[in-house]
Amino acid sequence: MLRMKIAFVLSVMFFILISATPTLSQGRPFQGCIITLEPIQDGEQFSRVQDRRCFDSVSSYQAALSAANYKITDFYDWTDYVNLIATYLGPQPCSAGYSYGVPNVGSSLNDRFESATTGAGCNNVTVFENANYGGARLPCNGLSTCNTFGLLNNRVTSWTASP
Ligand SMILES: [Ca+2]
Ligand SMILES: [Ca+2]
Repeated sequence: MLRMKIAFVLSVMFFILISATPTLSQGRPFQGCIITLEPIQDGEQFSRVQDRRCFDSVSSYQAALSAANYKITDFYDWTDYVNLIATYLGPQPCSAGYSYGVPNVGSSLNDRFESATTGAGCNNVTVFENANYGGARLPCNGLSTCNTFGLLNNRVTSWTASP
């Protein structure tokens, strides 16, 4: 009986581990973009984009991830962190003086995101239905992850990240 309980607990832990592991590409060819942002400047609402590059292989994408920048957030095409399609980098972690915001993810990424993981202290990610932080919003406050955007799945057009 004890052995069965242990086996059950182990299988649940394994499932949690598997379901929380980001998946770069599943069931379709990889296509992901790396976008490097500036923190939002005083008196402004949006980050400026320093660089934006898209890749159609995991190896070229991973080679392009710059160690000089922090990973602000990863967005996935599907829920539960499956099929990474966008990585946003920034020169500073989120902190009292530094937050990030994208007013429009662009036509190739628009209305596609369904989950996100965050990094660099950017624990408060909010996704918005429309451009310029408009329409319905979903905060992932206080969590380092957001495994589904619920009603905003496949509707996200802008987002913000702050500590
Ligand atoms: Ca999607
Ligand atoms: Ca939208």
